Amino acid sequence: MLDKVLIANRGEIALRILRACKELGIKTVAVHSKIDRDLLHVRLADESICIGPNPSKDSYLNIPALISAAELTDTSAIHPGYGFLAENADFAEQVERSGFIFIGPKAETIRLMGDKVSAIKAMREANVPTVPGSNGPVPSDPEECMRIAREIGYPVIVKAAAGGGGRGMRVVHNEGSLLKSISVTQSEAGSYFGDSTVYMEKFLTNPRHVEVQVLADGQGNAIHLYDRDCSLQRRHQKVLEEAPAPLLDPDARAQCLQACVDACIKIGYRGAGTFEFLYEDGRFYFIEMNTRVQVEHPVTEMVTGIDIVKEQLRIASGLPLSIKQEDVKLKGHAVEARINAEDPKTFMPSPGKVNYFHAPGGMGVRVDSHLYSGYSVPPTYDSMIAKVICFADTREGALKRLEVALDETFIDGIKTNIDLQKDLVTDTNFIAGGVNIHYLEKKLGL
Ligand code: MV4
Repeated sequence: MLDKVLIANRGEIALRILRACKELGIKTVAVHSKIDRDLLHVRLADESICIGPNPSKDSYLNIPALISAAELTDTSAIHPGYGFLAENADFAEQVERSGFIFIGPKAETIRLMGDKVSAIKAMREANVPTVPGSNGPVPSDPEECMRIAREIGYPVIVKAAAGGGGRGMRVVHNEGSLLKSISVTQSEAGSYFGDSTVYMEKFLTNPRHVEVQVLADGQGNAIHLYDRDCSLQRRHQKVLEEAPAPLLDPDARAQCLQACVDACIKIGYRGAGTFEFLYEDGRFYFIEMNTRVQVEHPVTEMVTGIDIVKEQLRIASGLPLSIKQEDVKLKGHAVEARINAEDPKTFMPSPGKVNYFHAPGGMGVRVDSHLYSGYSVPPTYDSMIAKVICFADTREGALKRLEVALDETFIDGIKTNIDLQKDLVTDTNFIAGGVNIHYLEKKLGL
């Protein structure tokens, strides 16, 4: 097992990683920006180092500072968490070149999946179902572009190869606006990502966002941990997630899960990963793969009993997967509400001092949060301050439990989205199950 892990992140996920390390007897190094010295995981870690000033680019994104901290503390491995450098192939490469283990896939796998054109190509070749599209970058010849779009059928969506998570994409409804949309998306992609490559897909109008969690050891073994539904989102920020994804076509689902496992083995995947799909009319369409642990991983942990972060640490230490697919048993249902420090009307971040925090509890209630009474939420980073996750035998039971848990949650001093979450878990359409990616924004009147 690894001897010492440096946690290259902050907030609730840093605490989540710290807990997994402690359970496995791994020593921990917390790194933090100046303003983050009072973070809970910094206090609980064996060692801590200030890596720079508050702006992320000077601290949590500062690769030389992180590697120096690893050297100074004689760390064996670095866990990137999510966000920040988690999917930065250059970081993974520099970590490994400096003699540390990167807790995640090989740098080349991160690079493969970071480029959506190569990711989709790899998945198509591995028989994972993809969206009908250009199957590669759009060509420079305008006639060719029009031919491809006509073949796909309008509406189409033009996406930046270096994009993902909703950045750099444009829907095109007819041929008249195709070429203009392609060139605008290309130049945006060039300035945002330094890569102007774009590709085209059929635009699915009312899909759900369903994703598949996988674990692979890079030694020829891979398993899936079933699926999650993350359709409730606002401006590409997920708000509430659940596992398993409700009301899927059983045959399409079984096929899709197996295809994900086969693809992991085919590409030599290592670590935890997530295949993102759009799901519409009983069919799955691969859009992207995330090569990190995700915010919503706890719902999968609750319904499988598998500790995903501990598995990441075991895989990174070179152990083969200890769980066989037939030992992964889905049990019950889990729902996660993301609690953000934000204004409930404007959705603007609402940082400040938390005078008092009372977390909910009881059977089947899990709270992943770095919050404590007296903690000040800094204005500098993501506004997510807690995840309330509820588990029960049934979906109805889990939603009811989450309703009770949210009622019990008390955060004094800052504005939060708790009322929105209460509204969601009592929403009759959501309770019925299977709402699509547009549901929340429509409900909010956006
Ligand atoms: C799409 C799509 C419809 N058709 N691709 C947005 C984020 C990025 N991961 C991909 N996204 C989408 N890709 C095709 N071919 C609709 C979206 C989309 C979306 C996807 C998942 C969750 C929320 C979303 C909100 C708006 C658009």
